Amino acid sequence: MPSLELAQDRVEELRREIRRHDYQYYVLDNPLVSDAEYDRLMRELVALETEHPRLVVPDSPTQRVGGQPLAGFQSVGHPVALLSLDNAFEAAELRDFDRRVQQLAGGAVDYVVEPKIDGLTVVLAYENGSFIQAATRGDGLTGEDVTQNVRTIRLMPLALGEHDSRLAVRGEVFMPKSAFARLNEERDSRGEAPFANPRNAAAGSIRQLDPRITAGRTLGIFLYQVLVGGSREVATQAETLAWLRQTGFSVQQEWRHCRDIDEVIAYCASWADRRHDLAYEIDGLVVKVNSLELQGRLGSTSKSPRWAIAFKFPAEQVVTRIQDIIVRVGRTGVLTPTAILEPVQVSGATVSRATLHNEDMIRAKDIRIGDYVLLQRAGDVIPEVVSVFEERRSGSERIFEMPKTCPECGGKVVRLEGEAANRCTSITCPAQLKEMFLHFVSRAAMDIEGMGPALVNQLVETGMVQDVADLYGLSKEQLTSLERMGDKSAENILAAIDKSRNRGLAPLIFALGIRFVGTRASEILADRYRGMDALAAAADEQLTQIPEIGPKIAASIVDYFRNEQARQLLAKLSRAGVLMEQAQREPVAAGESPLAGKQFVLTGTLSSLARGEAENLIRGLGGKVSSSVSKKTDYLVAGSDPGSKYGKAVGLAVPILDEEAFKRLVTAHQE
Ligand code: 1X8
Repeated sequence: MPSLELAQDRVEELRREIRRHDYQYYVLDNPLVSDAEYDRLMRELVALETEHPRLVVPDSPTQRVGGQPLAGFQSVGHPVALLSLDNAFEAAELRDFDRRVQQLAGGAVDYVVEPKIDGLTVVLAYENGSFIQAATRGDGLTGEDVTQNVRTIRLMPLALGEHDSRLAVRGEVFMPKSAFARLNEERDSRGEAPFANPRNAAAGSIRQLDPRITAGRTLGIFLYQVLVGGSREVATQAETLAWLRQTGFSVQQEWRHCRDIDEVIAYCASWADRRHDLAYEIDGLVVKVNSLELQGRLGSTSKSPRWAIAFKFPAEQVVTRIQDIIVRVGRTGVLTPTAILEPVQVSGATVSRATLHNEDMIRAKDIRIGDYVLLQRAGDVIPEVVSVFEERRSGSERIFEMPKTCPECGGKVVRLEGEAANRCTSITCPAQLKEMFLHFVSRAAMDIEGMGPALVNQLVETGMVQDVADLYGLSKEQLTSLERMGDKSAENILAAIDKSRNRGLAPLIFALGIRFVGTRASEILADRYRGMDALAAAADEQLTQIPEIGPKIAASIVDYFRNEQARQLLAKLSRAGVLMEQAQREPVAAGESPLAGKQFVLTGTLSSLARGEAENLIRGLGGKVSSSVSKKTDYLVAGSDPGSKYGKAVGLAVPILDEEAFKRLVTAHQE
């Protein structure tokens, strides 16, 4: 075993190497070593740090996901106010801006123009070259401490080449378009609502209390301004960008130094077609006075700097024609009219469909089959019909009628009072059945691996399954009789189906697809009722007593269990051996559970379980509960309104778990 000093030398060498490779790979996009070589360095570093925990420092490359879930975000005051920019939508407004600047400057002015990233603003603070804090913009004066999460972004330098005693820089965190598309596909397959656009996805990822979730998302960051510290030699924005890059920060490739406003306008215009070629969304360009000294003299109004302006792209709209309106049937039987369009390019994508939402919207906009329409990509993501060109009608357009029977199964379609949606009422509708299946097998539900849309289609169309309970009766012979299904795949699928029998009550409740009952409500209900029978018997008034269960959810649950078909399905699932109870918590032998021997302290109020229940859970898993925080405390579990124990835990760097994180810890260890 190497001595501590030897290990320390090697650890520092490894960190330098890894940081250099991170910079080459992430910032310069020019890797010097293979992934395997990089992994080898990282593994060696992890091994040494594990052997010598005293050598671990917060800015080590191994510490990107070192943090524990937080109970909430702390407020952070910014070193200088973060102002927002004035907008210009046309060239004339850019000329007005230039005129004002020249007047105050007393002469000609040059500019730097940079793409305006559609992400969220952050401020990064470094001390003696080490990353210490990241904060969101908030209201411009005070933001939230998101250090743990920003640390997980691979492009973030945790240690800098240059060692200013204090450095604060401003930049933008964003989600690349490809990562956004992937994330939404995953969310969709889990039955979770998709993010509306990459900006929301980035913001949602940064505002996670559990940094492990952020670490699982692909985020980028670009820096563009030094707020505190920096080099005395830097006199312009162009030099600032070069300095940031050389110091180790990720900086946009695309920007231009423009000698006058004409060049600025030409450069802005050149982006109208190119903006979609970038790997990330931009919503305009930022025009800045190049000289930092002049920036200082121009100063700001209370709202925005006088030395910069945002040139915003207009929302992209195109004209196309509606060839047809088809109706799609979702899992809950809702019929959604969808316009089939003559394919057009808009916002960098070919669009051939647009959702028309429901019957009322079609009536309100008087959209007819054959109409020429104005199409817009709102937030650059979801195509939307804005309006109809009535003057271009030839008379051959057809008015859309919502079908009275389901286009998939012929079942009766009804529109319930107070609802905009039309629904297919048949419970044997194959379209609904397929959607229901995909939901049932999705990761957050029964998590049956290998059950994709192609297999589900085959199972439904061959009639091998008529409801989800039939899955549990499938044989290997049945599966291998399907197209493209070998022995091995069939065995894997049967094993995955079998495993799902013990998935537990909460995922099963979610899997049933009861309207308005998502993963969170399912967990709450499982914890409260502990068995499907008890839940099925629950009355409306009782359900609404449960925190977070509102009248809408309660009514939907009661409705679901009143349905005879649902009751039969549950009986069938039960006969098939699907676990209908909350898994029993067996006391765990000491040493087996990762909670074994760990000391917990509880503070504040937990919303979903009583203090005593939480204590029993911990003890049941071999942990200990103590009443005061000390150096020996392994975890503080903090509910709402935590007391002085919270501050003490922060002072002693004791990991703090909020209620969610605590529940995750104990459920993970029960399996
Ligand atoms: C906002 C942004 C700026 C830049 C890029 N993206 C943004 N979202 C940039 O300067 N490159 S500046 C800015 C602001 O000052 N509000």
